[in-house]
Formats: sequence, C-alpha cells, structure tokens
Amino acid sequence: MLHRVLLTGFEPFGGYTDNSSWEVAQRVASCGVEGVDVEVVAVQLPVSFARVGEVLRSAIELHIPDLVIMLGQTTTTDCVRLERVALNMMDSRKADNDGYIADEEPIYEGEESALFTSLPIKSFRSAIEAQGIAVKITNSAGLYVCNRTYYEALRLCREREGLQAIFVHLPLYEGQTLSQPDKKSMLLGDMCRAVQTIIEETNDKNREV
Ligand code: PCA
Repeated sequence: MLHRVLLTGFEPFGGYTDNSSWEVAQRVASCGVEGVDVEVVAVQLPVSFARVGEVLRSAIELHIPDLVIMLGQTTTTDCVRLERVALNMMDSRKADNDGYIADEEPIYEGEESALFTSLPIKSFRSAIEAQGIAVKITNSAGLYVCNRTYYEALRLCREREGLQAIFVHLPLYEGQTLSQPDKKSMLLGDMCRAVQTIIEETNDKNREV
C-alpha cells in the first residue's frame, strides 16, 4: 500500500506562461485517486540546474513520500512519455531560468553514468494504453533540467529505503497551443488520468508484496 505520493511539476520556462506538468500535478493533488487511500502532495520545482536538486531533496525530507512522480513538459511529443533512465550529464542549448547554459557537465563527478527506475514501467504503459491514452517508454529524458532532476531522485532512492521514483514527460495541454495549432498537445484530463493510473498500479503492486 502507498501512503504518500509526491508529485512534482515545473514552473514555466521557454517562453510559455504556464507549464503542463504543474497544471497536471496540481489537479491530481486536489482530486486524489478514486479508490486509492493515498495522500498526494504537489510541489513546484524551479527550472534551474543549480537549484532543483536541493528543492527536490527538501520536499522529500518534508513529505517523506513512498512514491515520487516527477512531471515535465516537452513540446516535441503528443503522448505521455515514461522515462526509463537518467544520465549523469547536463548539456543544453537553451539557458535555464537562471540564465545558465550547461556544457557537457556531470551532475555528480565520478558517479554512475546512468540510473534506472525500479518501477514497472511496462505495466504502467499497458495500463495507460488500455484507457486509450497515447503513451510510450523512452530511454532518454534529454540532458536539460528534467534529466538532472530525475538523476537526483533516483540517487535518493538508493539512499532511502522504500522510496521509488519515475519521471514522466507530458505534452503541452490544449490551452497552450491555441495560438499555435501546428504544435502537438493532449487533453489535461488524459494526462491526469495517466498519472492517476501510475499511482493505482504502484499501489496494487505494493499490496501484492
Ligand atoms: N521540461 C524541461 C525542464 C522543465 C520542464 O517542464 C525538460 O524537459 O528538461
């Protein structure tokens, strides 16, 4: 059984006035998950290579979740992307919200090149697909702030027994593309449903043990 889920979303970046990941995190935290007796807390993260690790660590220390679902927005997809791996590298062409551009820098010098989620992402994919929501598993979360955040979370999972984490990239939501009809988007309701499904599935799996 799960007790507490920490859902993170990011502040706006890249010229957008909102971020689909934060819209979804707030909605799921306020609705909860029907039939699952779990507390869901939403925390907003800064789009900052330098600051995001500390903000995530403090949120985990404060809320003591058993599951962390990190959400991030990407403009290049029209489906939910379940991220399998975080790489120990930061590199970007665009500056973060502090104005910083990373240039092939390790997140933690001398540590492992890649960390993998221990959650059953294939079961998540099947359960989300079964509801008619477009979803895929991807093997790179990029090298921008989302990947940096994911590496931090998976590193913390090794230190804290009972903590599991997954990163999910989300498309823009329908309201963000009104003036850019060529851009891909997804309904907020479908993205919320996908996140709720991950919580349901993890709760069921933990119950079996
Ligand atoms: N997406 C960015 C960082 C913040 C966000 O929502 C990324 O994919 O790295």
